[in-house]
Amino acid sequence: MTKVTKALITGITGQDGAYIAESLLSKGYQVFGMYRRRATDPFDNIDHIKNKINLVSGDLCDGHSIQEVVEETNPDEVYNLGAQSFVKVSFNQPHVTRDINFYGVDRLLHSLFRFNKKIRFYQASTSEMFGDVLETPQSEFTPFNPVSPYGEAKLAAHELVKEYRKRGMFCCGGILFNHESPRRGLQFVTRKITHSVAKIHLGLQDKLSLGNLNAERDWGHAIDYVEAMWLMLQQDTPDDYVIATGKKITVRDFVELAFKKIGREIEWVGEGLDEKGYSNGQVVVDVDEKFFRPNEVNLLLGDPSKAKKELGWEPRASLEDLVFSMVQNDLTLLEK
Ligand code: NAP
Ligand code: G4F
Repeated sequence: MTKVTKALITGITGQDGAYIAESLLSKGYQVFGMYRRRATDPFDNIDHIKNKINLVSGDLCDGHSIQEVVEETNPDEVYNLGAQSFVKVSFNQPHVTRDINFYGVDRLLHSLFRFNKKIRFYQASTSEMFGDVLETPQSEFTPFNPVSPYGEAKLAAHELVKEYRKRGMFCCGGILFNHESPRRGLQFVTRKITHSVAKIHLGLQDKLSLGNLNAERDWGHAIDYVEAMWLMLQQDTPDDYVIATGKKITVRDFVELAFKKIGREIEWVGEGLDEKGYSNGQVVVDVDEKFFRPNEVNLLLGDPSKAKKELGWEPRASLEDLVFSMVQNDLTLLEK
């Protein structure tokens, strides 16, 4: 009888957790998803597969719970996706961010190493570690230069992953650039835009207020990116990989694409805090400084050539398809 591969996913209730759970189920894995206790139901993203996965309660801030989860689930592969993942919040909650995003990884790796060194481990590293970028595009060779508590905690975790790799564990750091989907949290700029555009279209909102419209990101689709996570753990040797599309646009461009989906063109007038986006003579976008960050990452653009060469990975979804699917999903949700 062939052995079923067991995967443990932390961050199961998040965007990537839900997509990788679906993908692993389709590959015949037994899936365990770790979730933390919440006052309200956290299972929106995984309602449809809740009866196919095994949910286990645990918190990356609690070493006891992690040890129990590892022992109970006895996984072959671990995907550590749990994190305080919102960069802006990390500026006023740096300690909790470091506790989850660095010490959480420390606790988990410590438990895994003691329990079974053969477990394969994926760490959700991030392009935010490049911070105030020292070269463009960014590859596995680009020096890191984080500018947020989030980026700093993720970089410390990334270094720890390398340490455990030197100790003989199969650990990979996926340096993933921004990836989005209809399941993206509403705080992140892409989903904030698509949700607001859908509301404006339905007459439920007048305008959308944003922060830095000039920020440039390399945005891909989360479904493509979780496939790269899995591929990393199927290689003969563990390594770190940049996962990106190799294309960038500004927040302003993203806004235009989202409005295009509802058949509206945006005309930009003014500069800085006074910049406004008009459609049919009405202000539909403005700038509010409360959405600026104490320190900004102005540009992220990845070079995914190593992933293409060694993993055979390439992004499939186009940016236009991604944006349109997000707006369409928000229209459907709001029309219900
Ligand atoms: P997400 O939607 O914000 O999901 C984060 C997950 O972490 C949620 O399930 C959350 O649970 C869980 N979590 C938070 N604190 C926890 C704790 N103390 N213990 C256990 N679980 C905890 O994030 P995502 O977009 O799916 O991203 C997945 C991972 O990739 C994160 O580590 C993120 O930092 C990293 N990353 C994301 C991107 C991107 O563009 N999406 C790019 C690079 C790296 P609750 O539901 O209870 O809050
Ligand atoms: O959507 P964001 O909040 O994502 P950010 O900060 O790039 O972080 C995301 O990607 C990282 C990978 O590089 C992940 F590690 C991290 O977990 C997360 O998934 O902001 C994108 C850009 C920023 O430059 C921000 O300043 O959009 C700019 N922006 C402009 N107005 C805004 C807004 N961001 C948000 N969230 N809200 C605004 O109103």
